[in-house]
Amino acid sequence: MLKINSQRLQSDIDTLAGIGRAENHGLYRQAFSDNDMLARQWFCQRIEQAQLQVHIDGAANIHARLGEFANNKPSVMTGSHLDTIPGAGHLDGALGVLSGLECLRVIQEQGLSLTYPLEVVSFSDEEGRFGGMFGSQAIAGQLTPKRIYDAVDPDGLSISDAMQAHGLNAMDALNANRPPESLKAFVELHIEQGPVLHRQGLSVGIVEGINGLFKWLVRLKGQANHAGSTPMDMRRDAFHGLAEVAMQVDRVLEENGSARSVATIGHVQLSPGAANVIPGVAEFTLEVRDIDEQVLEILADAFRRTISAIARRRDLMFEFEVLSRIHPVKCDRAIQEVIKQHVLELGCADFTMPSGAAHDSQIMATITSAAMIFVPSKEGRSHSPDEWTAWEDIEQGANVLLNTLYTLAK
Ligand code: HGY
Ligand code: MN
Ligand code: MN
Repeated sequence: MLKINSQRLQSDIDTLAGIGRAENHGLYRQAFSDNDMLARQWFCQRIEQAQLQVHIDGAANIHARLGEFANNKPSVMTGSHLDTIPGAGHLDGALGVLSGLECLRVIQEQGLSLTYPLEVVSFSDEEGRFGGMFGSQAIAGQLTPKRIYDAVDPDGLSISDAMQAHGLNAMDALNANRPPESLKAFVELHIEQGPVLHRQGLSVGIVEGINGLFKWLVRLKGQANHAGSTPMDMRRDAFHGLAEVAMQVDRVLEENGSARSVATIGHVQLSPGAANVIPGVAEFTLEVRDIDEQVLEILADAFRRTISAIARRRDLMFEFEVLSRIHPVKCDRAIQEVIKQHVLELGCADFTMPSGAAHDSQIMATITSAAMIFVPSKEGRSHSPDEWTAWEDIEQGANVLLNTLYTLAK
């Protein structure tokens, strides 16, 4: 059994956790923000200090490479993301990137021979400041000029301008696609971001499938008017429409979804946004997830009909944009078996489970065999400064990743 250098990985995780941290202990490394660029710079330095090749592609994905790339053998790839949501924890994404780098360092230090080259990649904008999974979609060849033109953050900043500010051209992402034959496998280590492993006292989970999702930006347009002199029966209050949509979410899920379906209104903007003005426009995100593609289609239709009926009844205009549409995937069975073999060798229980969260792995699964390894999240907390995983679980997860990558690449 190969083993990671525990102290070195822990030091990397602790150092990265200091980049972009605010007073409230949350991390603010949104894609292509200054903090994200600092983290990227630091990661490139760590790659160079490990005497590994750095490669940055057109989508600004950062790759560390080990082995012979000349003999055009397909790579075994691992990785995740360094960008975060606003107010994030220190492990979402970071764990997979830094554990991947640690795996390449150990294999290099031990002079182990490889049949297939190894790569660890840090994908750009996984968290969706500009829609989501930008870097992995670039590698999978799923980007289009329109997707890039339309990609704006909640404050209206385009990905083009955000990347331009750092001397990057967003359109170069169209050249980042990798031919599927250049990849043998993709394996991602990630925190579970849910309560299952922690509740069952398990150190490692083998992911069998990953939820799909759709994310809409919905706009309800009524009429801004005086809050004092406009009688209630003469109002076209866009916020009231939003409030009614929010109250219908549980019913729509119960009537059209599965036990796995979830829906979230995570970002709301009212305009003009003054206390003494009836909101003329209510703009909000609606994000819906399930493990089954069919169920997602049915839910999309049900939400469209529900919102349109509410808009009609309240004399509001209704429009929506699809910000992201990610299909659910099953993880590769053969790689799950390899992971299981190393989980058992390490003395852990082998436990397979679905992923409620979305991951770059499900984009990579469209061009190569992909699988994931989970470690527990304390109390299931994530996307919060309370995100935490016991060190011994991180160590187990990273050792499973290390041995899985070596088995796939030797
Ligand atoms: O939202 C997600 O599922 C992931 O953390 N980007
Ligand atoms: Mn993540
Ligand atoms: Mn996340």
